Amino acid sequence: MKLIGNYTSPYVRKISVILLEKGITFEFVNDNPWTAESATPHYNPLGKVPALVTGEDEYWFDSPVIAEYLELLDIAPALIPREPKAALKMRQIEALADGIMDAALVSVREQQRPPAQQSEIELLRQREKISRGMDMLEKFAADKTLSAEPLTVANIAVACAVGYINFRRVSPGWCVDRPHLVKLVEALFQRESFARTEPPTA
Ligand SMILES: N[C@@H](CCC(=O)N[C@@H](CS)C(=O)NCC(=O)O)C(=O)O
Repeated sequence: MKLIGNYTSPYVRKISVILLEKGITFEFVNDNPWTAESATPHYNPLGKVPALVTGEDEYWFDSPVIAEYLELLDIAPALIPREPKAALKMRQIEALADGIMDAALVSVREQQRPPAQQSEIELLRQREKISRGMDMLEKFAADKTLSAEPLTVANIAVACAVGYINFRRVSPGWCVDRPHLVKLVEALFQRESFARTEPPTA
């Protein structure tokens, strides 16, 4: 099994954590999807990482689909509850965390443009999405809809989203009024799978 990805991508980190937690051996193929010579479009016509290669002509994308594929292998620990509505709730929280990653990524890309071409309105819209998304995560962490144990696709995605926000310093004050979310991600960051997938500092 090959994981096509990039160490700075939170979506790739999500899949790497799942593979490590399940003890699935995989080859990591480092590829930068933003370059003209990227190999990613060969595996995903959208040119986005992660992509998972599982056979001669079998490629999987995007990260929620890959997570679901890995679940189908039936390797412990199960990261999606068996009960359908509980499973749907976890997928919804995963989608929320993925959406926070999307907004953070758009902000980072916007800020990489020459200052005169950057849109303050766009940056504000993305910041509001992140802020509202994190408020909802804080609520879920406070009422225990979301907890650090057991491990699920939801809490893994949430910790990857927060890890990316910290790494890119997108929303530096996010932790001030969100104590339950802070506690949740701190517990997850203690895991070996998260320590081994930290984004590079340089
Ligand atoms: N919804 C996708 C998002 C993946 C994504 O946006 N990946 C970024 C890297 S962080 C990417 O490859 N972007 C390249 C591009 O948009 O051309 C998923 O969950 O896998």
